Amino acid sequence: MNVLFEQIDRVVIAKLNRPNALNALNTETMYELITALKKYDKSPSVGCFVITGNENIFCAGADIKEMATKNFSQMFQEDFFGYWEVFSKIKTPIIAPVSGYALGGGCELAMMCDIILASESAIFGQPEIKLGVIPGIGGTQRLTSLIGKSKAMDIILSGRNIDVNEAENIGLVSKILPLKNFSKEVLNYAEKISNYSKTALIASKESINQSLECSLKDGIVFERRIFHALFNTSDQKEGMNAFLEKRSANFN
Ligand code: DAK
Repeated sequence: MNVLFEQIDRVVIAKLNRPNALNALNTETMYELITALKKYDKSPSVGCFVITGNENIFCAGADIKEMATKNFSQMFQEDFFGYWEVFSKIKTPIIAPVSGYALGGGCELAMMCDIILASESAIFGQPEIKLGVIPGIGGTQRLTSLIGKSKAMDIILSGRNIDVNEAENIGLVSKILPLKNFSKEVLNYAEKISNYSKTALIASKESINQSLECSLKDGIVFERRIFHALFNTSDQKEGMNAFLEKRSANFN
């Protein structure tokens, strides 16, 4: 098993499990991860995903051993790593807790998630330039949209690593958590999210992602329509009644 899955209450934890290759992503790992996420995504009893490595390594990128001997025709015909596009269609919020290295495809995997929680030991980078290639799972696009052209050029063209403080300053990381009790803190954070209305979570994620695809004017209309639509859900009634009755909401 390249990925281990565990469900704790409404949180599904997917743990990359290739310690001898520093959790490098090969084709099998990609299929295992995405196939399971697709299944859990549909379950009303799952409110949040956590995709994690271990405290020493998040992921050292795409598996260089798998790629090294491939030629253009093979990459093109197999549409190598094209299946990662399915990952972007997952509706449930996904947290990437990064401790240790998140390099290349590892950094790209973290960026494909919705929230990056980093420990004090996290190190990010897109070192593909040193291998004679470029990022291939959206690095040039997502990093640029997250941190701007100037910083993305610096990181991708130099191939240098950045530490957690720089990653937070440039807006790559959502939040830094202490290394001590990192897993516990991540789970607390994920559990909190997972207990909100799944419909409202999906709507929030979709609306935020929409902002990257359209004009501000169109995005504001999109958001307002979804806001209106949520008044047709029992979760909106429960959330607002709970507030008025001074109790905690119990969402579906
Ligand atoms: N792939 C395969 N094996 C890896 C690996 C990787 N990315 N990273 C590490 N390993 C393996 C090492 O080969 C070594 O295995 P053995 O020699 O023991 O068999 C073992 O993990 C331990 O690694 P090290 O001995 O190097 O460990 P250190 O602590 O000294 O160094 C390190 C840790 C993370 C700094 C170092 O391992 C490193 O620099 N790793 C490579 C990082 C890297 O360059 N990552 C980018 C990979 S390229 C595409 C989509 C995406 C991509 C490509 C195409 N398409 C859609 C077409 C993505 C490309 C990439 O991510």
